[in-house]
Amino acid sequence: MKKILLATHNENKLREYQEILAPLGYEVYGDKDFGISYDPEENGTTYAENAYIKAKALRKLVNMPVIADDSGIEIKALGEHFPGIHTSRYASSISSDYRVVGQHIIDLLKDASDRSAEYHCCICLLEEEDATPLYFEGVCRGHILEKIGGYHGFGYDPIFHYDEGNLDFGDCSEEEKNAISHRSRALQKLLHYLALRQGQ
Ligand code: ITT
Repeated sequence: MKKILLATHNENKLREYQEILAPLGYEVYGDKDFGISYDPEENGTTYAENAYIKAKALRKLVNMPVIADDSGIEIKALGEHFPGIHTSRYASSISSDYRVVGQHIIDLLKDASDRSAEYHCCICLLEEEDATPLYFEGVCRGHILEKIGGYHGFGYDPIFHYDEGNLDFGDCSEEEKNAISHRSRALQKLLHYLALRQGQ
């Protein structure tokens, strides 16, 4: 069994990594599983910089390779790449209840002609504390629904529709989301890299 340590305080992210990787024989642990507490300031200007900040903070505290995930949603009508790297903070500035956040965004987009939105994910793999970090990115394109959807997924999922697969993330199954999400696309690239390296 292969072990991966994920630097995140977000239980939903951790669950998605576990769901995607368990069938492939990986065990994914969060920092809580190691009884570790840390809270780095995510003051990067890109997803990659923030992912590195999180990976580095955890890698200092453990003696094994770690990965970190920085992700967000970009909603065209709210601004170029916005909220983007500020996605989590943007939600907190509206409400701690993501359904309130979702409804707020739907209201803001009431007259918008362009409802397009993209989820982005950047995974940073840091094997040694002073190693060169490696990055793996995934994007999932869609649009913001006109009416809030179901309770599946987390965060912004109840208002996100994935265009190519015609899926509402608030209503589709975890398997459906995990097959095509920004996170799973980034993760496939990481797995590809690890497989190539193992074959060397
Ligand atoms: P960590 O930094 O501890 O990993 P976080 O939740 O603060 O947890 P980010 O800084 O990467 O993580 O913020 C990403 C935010 O983007 C997250 O809190 C959600 O609001 C949103 N988000 C990212 N991926 C999502 C997904 O698959 N579904 C719904 N919302 C998502």
